[in-house]
Amino acid sequence: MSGGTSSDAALVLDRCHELDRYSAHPVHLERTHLTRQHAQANEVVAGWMADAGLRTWVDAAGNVCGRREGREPGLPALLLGSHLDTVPDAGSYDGMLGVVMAIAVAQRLHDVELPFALELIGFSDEEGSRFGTALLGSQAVAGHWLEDWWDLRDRDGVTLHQAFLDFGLDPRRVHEAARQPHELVGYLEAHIEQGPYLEARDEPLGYVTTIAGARRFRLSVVGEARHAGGTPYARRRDALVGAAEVITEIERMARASGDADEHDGCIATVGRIEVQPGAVNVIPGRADLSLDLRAANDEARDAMWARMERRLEEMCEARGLRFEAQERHRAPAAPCAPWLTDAVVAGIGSTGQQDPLGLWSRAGHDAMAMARITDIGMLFLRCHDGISHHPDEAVLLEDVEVGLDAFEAAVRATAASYAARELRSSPA
Ligand code: HGY
Ligand code: MN
Ligand code: MN
Repeated sequence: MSGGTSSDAALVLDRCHELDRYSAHPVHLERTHLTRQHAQANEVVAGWMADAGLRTWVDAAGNVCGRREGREPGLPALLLGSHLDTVPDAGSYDGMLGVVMAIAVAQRLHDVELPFALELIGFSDEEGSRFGTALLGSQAVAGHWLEDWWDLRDRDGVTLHQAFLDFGLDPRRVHEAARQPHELVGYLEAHIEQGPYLEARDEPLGYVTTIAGARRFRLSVVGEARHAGGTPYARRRDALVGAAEVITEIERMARASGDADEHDGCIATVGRIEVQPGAVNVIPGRADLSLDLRAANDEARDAMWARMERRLEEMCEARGLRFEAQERHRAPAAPCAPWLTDAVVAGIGSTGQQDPLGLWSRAGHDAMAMARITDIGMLFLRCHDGISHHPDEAVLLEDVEVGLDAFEAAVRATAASYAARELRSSPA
């Protein structure tokens, strides 16, 4: 064990802050899929991967990748990574911390002979901020690509297809990013918790049991635009008042669904609303809003959506409004593999932290997509007050220090259990 050094952790944080420079916005951090800032971040991260002794490339879906061979060339790879894209006005660590920590661990292990190749990846689009559908980079790696996605448009009307071409990628070759299950041993991701539970236990590290399944919708409440002065209330079909009732009912139903601190309960959020025609003196004729719905298991999530959709339709009808729902994204809940979770727990234990907290991740991660083709495991690091998707996102240097030690030890533990498994399965 090379053991933690605060300079390693300090370098990790410095690199996360270096990546803040590649932003579409002069003041806050915003780096989205297939933009110039994404290309810049890919280039810098590829340089760090090369410094750690990896061969690097950008795959056919825009993910930046690195690889070093194991004890012999061509072995299946343990893949470490996270994402380099952000939400608007983001913090510096959601995604980037996991990519930079993976590079630091690869650096520490560069002269250690492993029973597998070690691959690193900086995924190109975990958030879905630009085109609305998330996990585009990791879904391509998982071999799950829908042709409909090419027509997705960003807020400037640019299609995903055009964005690929502008980035220098050939849309016809996106399938070349797909990895086959036999090429991978598993996928490990270090990530900030993006919630308050590790801080509440006053512990720096935890592990993920399962990642919440998510569905995203565009909801529309349709009424009729009319004169704000001359129209009596009895004749109004005010889409914004209807949407306001819908939004509070969504929260009421989700909160009543159970204690999200445990494995039951759903979490629902309306993050965006657009009102037409949007004039001060016109009764809104239409309101379009986003819905983000999650739960620890898909059955609970889908049952909640069925109840919610019926209830929202009834509420809108009672006001003479039309309710429409269009699904934009769906990712199944992804359980972590016991053998990789054991390795993560062993890694945490190697830092002296015993009996770590296992959490169902309320946040989505690229690991959800990777679970389609390989086993996954996740290491969580405490983040200040659970803040994320906000510039106040913060981690402690000492937490990154123990996080690096735990991540390195988890890779070593994975190697040990993988080698033992190979030995058991090899002919006598
Ligand atoms: O939305 C999420 O949970 C993730 O941060 N993309
Ligand atoms: Mn995020
Ligand atoms: Mn993330």
